[in-house]
Amino acid sequence: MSQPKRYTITAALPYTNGPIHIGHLAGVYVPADIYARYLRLKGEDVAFICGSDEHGVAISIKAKKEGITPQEVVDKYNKIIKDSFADFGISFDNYSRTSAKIHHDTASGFFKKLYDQGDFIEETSEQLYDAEANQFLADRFVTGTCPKCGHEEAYGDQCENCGSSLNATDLINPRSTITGSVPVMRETKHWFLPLDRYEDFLKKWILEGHKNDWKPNVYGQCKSWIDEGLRPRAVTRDLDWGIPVPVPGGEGKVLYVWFDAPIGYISSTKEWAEREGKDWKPYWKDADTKLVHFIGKDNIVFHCIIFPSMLKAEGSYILPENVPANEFLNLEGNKLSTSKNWAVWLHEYLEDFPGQQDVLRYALTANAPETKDNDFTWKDFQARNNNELVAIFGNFINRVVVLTNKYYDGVIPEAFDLNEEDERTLAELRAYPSVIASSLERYRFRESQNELMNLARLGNKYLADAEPWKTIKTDENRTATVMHIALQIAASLAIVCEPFLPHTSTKLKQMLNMEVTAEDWSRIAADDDILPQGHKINKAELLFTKIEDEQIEKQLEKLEKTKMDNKASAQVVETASAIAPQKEPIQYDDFMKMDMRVGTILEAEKMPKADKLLVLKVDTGIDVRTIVSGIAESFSPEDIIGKQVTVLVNLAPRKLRGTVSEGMILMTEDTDGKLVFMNPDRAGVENGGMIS
Ligand code: B3M
Ligand code: ZN
Repeated sequence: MSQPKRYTITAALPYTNGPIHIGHLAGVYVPADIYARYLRLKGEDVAFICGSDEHGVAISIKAKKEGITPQEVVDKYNKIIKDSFADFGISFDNYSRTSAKIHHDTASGFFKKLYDQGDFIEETSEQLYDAEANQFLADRFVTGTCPKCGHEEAYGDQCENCGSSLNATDLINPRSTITGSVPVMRETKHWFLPLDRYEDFLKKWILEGHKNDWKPNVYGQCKSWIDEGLRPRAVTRDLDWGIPVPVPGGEGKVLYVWFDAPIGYISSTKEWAEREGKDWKPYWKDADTKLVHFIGKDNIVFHCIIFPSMLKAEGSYILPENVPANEFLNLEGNKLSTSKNWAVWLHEYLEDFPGQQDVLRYALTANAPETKDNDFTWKDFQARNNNELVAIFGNFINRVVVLTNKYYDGVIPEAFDLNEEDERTLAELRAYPSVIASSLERYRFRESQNELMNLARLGNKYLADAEPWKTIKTDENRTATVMHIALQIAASLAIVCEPFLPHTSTKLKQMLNMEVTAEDWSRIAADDDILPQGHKINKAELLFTKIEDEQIEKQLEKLEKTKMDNKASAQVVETASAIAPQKEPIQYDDFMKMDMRVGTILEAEKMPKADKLLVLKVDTGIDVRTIVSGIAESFSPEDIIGKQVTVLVNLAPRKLRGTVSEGMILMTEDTDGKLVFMNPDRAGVENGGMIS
């Protein structure tokens, strides 16, 4: 889209069946917040929207477990969640609740409109029923074996192992999570959204329209669902907790939580607009609004397939421009789990590390699971703080502010003649906002935060090289110039760190006595000083403090205790594996189509101007052919001549950098990520031998 006029940024509505943990933060809320804050700094019109997801079976289950009502559950967790977000500095423009009247009305109205337009199929079918609990079983009320990947604890609406979206009746060996009993089948009527009707639309919109700008993990999941063929999906449930179905025959039934929850983004926007005296409609209906959904990977199908189909059916809404879903964060090598208490809870962190919100934000972004699952460890957290925030960022600021106070009574000195180093440093400084922005706009938060730290490194190095503490005795003008420039770097840091480290930014701006203005972001690139000569700054205060080993030990002990408690109740936290999940099953015939042979590499040379590619001549037993292989970073040509390898010989020829490659060499990776040949492990195997 051309330059958007406004932005609607949504962050997944957290289920109110537990507090927020670091997995939620790293996957959704921290990146969304960085993005929203960055846009505001540029002076953009932003609505950053969230709220509690208070319906659904997860809430009912929690209520049963705790022996309280669902309302009491959502009231309790809504408060914890909302307060901890606020303290942590997640800058939502509005945080609503799906139990709010405005949401009930909006979701009901939405359903009613689709119903009136004939967008649903009404169908009586056999559904799983728990005869002991007198209740139909859907979603998380039922678990069983995933028909796609064989995972034994898939839920009735989704398998969290392979991400497939399921209907409860798809599960193999279903069991009720209420009573543990085996469900029976019983007839009931529901309304279905016929997703198959939206296949063409989804193909055009996602597969053709967003092939290049959506993250590969998101695009890939969407593609596999669409390729597999979409089926009608029930959007109502036989439950007593939720939004009543507002059409004839809907008595005693409620909307499916995944039907109402995403509409929560719309109702939360309405609530915000009403309070601010704005019109909500442009944020959801104008084509020049950029809508972006921040979510975790388990929510992709709902935000990329189901909700867009609902919006399309309704007819008057825009669609998301991007859905930058993240992978999962693990904790000390194990999968995060709310029920097994394997987590770092935000509200507890805020108690244990008061005033240190930005350290967690920083550590989570530095380690964000953007392209693959990642591990959070307390040691890494400590190292990020002590070696980066304290030693680089904090150290630079402290030197600048202390020296300015010492030499100039806190008044910014004049810059005299600039030497080459000064000019180079200023040029580099002025380029930083666009470097950081370009990463941010591609949702690469780790990369952009790393550039922020590089700016602090630039400042540190500049001071260390110029040594104003030495020149003060010999050359006053030189010292003044260096300090003047160092102060501009400090002020720029105060601005560009705001999206990442908002508490630090506030402190730093206060220390530098800076006014906060809209469109701060663009000031750095300009030629003018941010802090002019004669401006007075305040006294130095520490931005970051060292985190001691004892603090880390305490956190590790807490986790150790969780492990013991789990053991006592026969629960085991799941080890997170770095192993890629199994791919979709294929049929025997699919396998038999592949012709894999033993071959020998006869010649190897580097492909000119390509760092990764080697051009090989391989004796396949059938012939000697050219194969271009992406192994140049792991092997030099001379090392592999004469090696026996496995070759996929009937892969259709492909042109790579102008050379036709006729096959593929099979490889795996060792633990360091270095490639390893899949070769026969003994001599006497002949070229051309078939692999079967
Ligand atoms: N509450 C699921 C989750 O927390 C769900 C997100 C709703 S976004 C509309 O994973
Ligand atoms: Zn599965």
